[in-house]
Amino acid sequence: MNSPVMQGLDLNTPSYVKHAKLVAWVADMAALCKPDNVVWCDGSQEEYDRLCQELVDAGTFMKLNEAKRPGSFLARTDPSDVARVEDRTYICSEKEEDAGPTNNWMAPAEMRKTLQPLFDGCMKGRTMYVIPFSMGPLGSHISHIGIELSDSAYVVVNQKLMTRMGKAVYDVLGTDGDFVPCMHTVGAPLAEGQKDETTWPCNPETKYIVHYPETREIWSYGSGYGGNALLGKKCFALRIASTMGRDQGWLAEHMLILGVTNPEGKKYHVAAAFPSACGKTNFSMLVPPAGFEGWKVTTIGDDIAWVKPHEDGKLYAINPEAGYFGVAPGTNYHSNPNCMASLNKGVIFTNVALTDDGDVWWEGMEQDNNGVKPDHLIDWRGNDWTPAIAKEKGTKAAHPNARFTVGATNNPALDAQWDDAAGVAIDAFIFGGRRSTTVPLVTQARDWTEGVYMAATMGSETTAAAFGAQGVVRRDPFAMLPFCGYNMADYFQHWLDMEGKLEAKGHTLPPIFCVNWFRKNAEGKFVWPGFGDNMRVLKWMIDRLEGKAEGEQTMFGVAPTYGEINWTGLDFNAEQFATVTNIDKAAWEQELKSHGEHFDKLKDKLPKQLEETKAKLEERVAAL
Ligand code: SAT
Ligand code: MN
Repeated sequence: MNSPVMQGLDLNTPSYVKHAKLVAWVADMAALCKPDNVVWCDGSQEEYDRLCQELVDAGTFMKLNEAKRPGSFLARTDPSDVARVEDRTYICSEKEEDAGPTNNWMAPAEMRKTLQPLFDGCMKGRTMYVIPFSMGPLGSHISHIGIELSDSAYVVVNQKLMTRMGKAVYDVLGTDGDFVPCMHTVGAPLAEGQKDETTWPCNPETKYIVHYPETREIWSYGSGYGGNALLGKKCFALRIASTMGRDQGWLAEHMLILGVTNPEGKKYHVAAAFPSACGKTNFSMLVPPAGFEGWKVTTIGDDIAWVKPHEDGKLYAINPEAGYFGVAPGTNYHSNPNCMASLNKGVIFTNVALTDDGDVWWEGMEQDNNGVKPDHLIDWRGNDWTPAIAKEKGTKAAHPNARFTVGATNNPALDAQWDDAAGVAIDAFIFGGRRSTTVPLVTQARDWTEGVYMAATMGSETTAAAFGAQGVVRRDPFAMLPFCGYNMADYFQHWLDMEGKLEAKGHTLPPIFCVNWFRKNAEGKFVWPGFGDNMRVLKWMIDRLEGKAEGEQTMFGVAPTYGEINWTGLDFNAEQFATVTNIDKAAWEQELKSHGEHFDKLKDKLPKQLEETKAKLEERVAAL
């Protein structure tokens, strides 16, 4: 195929790209963004190594000690570009009501008018990379393809670890396959001859993370970080994919997927939704504690699940991603040994601290060193850090949202089926928030609607200053608040409708469980040990699936009795159990009032079944 030449710029289209619409789009975008050159990424190791070296040469990457952390790099971002920017994230559907009250909305035409001048010339002085990627196993009927155009080499190398990225994608795409166009720029064009003054170009003033759900496009401006820039992740795999799922009858969820195998060799698959930074990665890599010999937990995914109903009546899930972009602080050999082992080599670290011997460190690692922190570090901003400085100024060595990017194949607990194009049949859904009171350790919804209600009302107490006052409950339905690409109330309805659709074909849906690992006692201390001990709860769920645990009816679903949990190896008495499971009448009166306020915000389209479920709960609370 001839390479179209745009305004003197050769597109360099490789001969293996045979998709006319894609080539025309790249030409259009190159004409708009005016990069110095265009590079079509092939996903090869050679390309990865070359770009990492370029990033090292530019000062964006620092090569870590090859003996301690082979093939690994540290990136430090601009201090203003450290997390997703939810207030700059837009769902631009034609109708405002289709974005719904939980999303920022602007009319598509208006947004296009806003973005046009920003993208015009935005890549001047830079390279435009064409990044082909598959979300999900290449060619799986559950997978979808995206093409990201980005002026960030950091994005390219992260996408190589996070997705199935490379030229094999064009074989799947053929001459006319569908793809989601993902436009990304750091929004920092360079004038003729100008060199970057910073190692992390971005636009500190202007950021837009924009989704056009009807035309299935993503336009991201001004940030180079995480979910703002790795557009396959939250933008595509959740916001755009959730609207695809609504239209096509499937689910795109903020869920880990794990396999759990019992000593008899029977394997189950569980998908679990928790808000960001609530331990999804830890749960997906759980190591069963002593007393659970023969049990095995294996990881299919740690963040996102695409779930599609199949002919056999089961819901099959894939992990659309191929790597983990996880929170580093708090990760250690106690909280997540498999994750620590995954980080031994081939990792891109972002905003962690650097040790004097060229390795990485973050808060929480001292737990693996008898509580002792290093004497000296370079913190995530590039400044000297010592325990004394930390004490005096309160500075963290690693940014609290510091991340690691690592390919899934590094994970010693990787599930054998993680890359299976057919996906795995889901046996149970789990929903969990972060609540110091009120919500019990675990209950099972009595039916699908009650489960949807539990998910729709889940909440987390705010911990990060970013969300305002400490301890305020932020409702985060299905852990999808920042990620649902359409009206949240319609999304509830979509979940409710799954039941009828499957039952009409004679099938039943998996049970839904609600969990809360975060109850505190009167002294403000966590009572439940969490981490590996969550296996005890997982086993009870399996017992429920197998009809081995009767549980007891509560106001909020079916709960385990103390005797139904395997306590081998853990000193946890009935009184402690009561502290994490008891249902307090006054707290629940408050809770239901708060559910009411949450539903009020969604009242225009709120499904009646949820109102009815709430009324039933109110009756049960009144009877307590
Ligand atoms: O930055 S990401 O969106 O990828 C991670 C997160 O905030 O959940
Ligand atoms: Mn997430």
